[in-house]
Amino acid sequence: MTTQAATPKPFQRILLTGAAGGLGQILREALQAHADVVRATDISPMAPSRGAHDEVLPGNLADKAGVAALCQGVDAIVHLGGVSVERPFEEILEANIRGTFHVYEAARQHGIKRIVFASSNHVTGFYPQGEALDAHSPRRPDGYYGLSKAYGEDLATFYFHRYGIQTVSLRIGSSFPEPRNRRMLSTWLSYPDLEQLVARALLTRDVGHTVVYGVSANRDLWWSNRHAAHLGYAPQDSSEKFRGKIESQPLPAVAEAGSQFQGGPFTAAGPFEDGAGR
Ligand code: NAI
Ligand code: 15L
Repeated sequence: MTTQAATPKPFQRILLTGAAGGLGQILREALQAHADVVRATDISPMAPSRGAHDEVLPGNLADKAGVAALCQGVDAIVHLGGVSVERPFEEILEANIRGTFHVYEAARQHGIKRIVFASSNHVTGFYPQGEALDAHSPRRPDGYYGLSKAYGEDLATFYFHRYGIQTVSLRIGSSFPEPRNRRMLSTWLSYPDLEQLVARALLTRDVGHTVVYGVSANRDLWWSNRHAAHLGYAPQDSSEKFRGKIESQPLPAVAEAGSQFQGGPFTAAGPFEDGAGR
């Protein structure tokens, strides 16, 4: 009797940064479908390894040599790690700006040719809610956090043209189990749609540097993915099923700061001197 060989997975080892975070915990599991080994890293505590296919290596993205060591034996990176909200510049500088530079440098040194970068809708957060955007719309970062994601996207463009490292930058909207407020009825990205988008970002050939908004098929979308059609991303979820629950929440007596902008409260965070704005 002949035994059928298992179909080889597309990657040998994927490095997942930010593995302890909300999205990292989801993707650590989902990425197992695409690689023999998923190497999870984070500065925060992670769930223990469940076997040789599930490596757990703590690390700080601000440590250049440490990030290079994490990339040993890796052939793709899903880069989620970093500060994920608006914070003082110095915090963003270490984790997001230096950290993402370290990821790209390590990729160059180790010959890694595919990166999926968790960018953010806050790269274009200062557009009014309702205005239609696509990946070619001029950026309007809404804070140091959004600026750091814009820098990450520029790193991706540079490392593609200079070194042939291909990236898909995911301008994620709001990826949580369900939308939390009226704004998120437009910006919500379900976890299954996130998993599909990351899979397309890893597996689609010849992406160069592609920017795609990470959003489900919500009714009132602000973002078109017309320039990322080659990814074949076809979201299956919609925030509509949560509309009744969200719209039954009482409206605040005074409009919340930033509520006219796509970036919402991020556009009103700071300044941070003397603890103000935190
Ligand atoms: P999260 O804050 O839950 O996870 C980020 C992880 O990065 C944390 O576990 C944190 O410990 C780690 N980290 C921070 N600084 C680090 C450092 N110096 N070295 C190593 N690890 C470090 O964020 P979440 O929601 O999981 O988001 C993942 C990524 O997606 C982030 O880059 C975030 O900016 C981006 N994103 C997420 C959105 C969402 O709706 N969840 C929306 C837009 C972008
Ligand atoms: C982000 O970039 C944040 O990482 C996330 O926590 C959400 O706040 C999201 O944007 C959003 O805009 O809702």
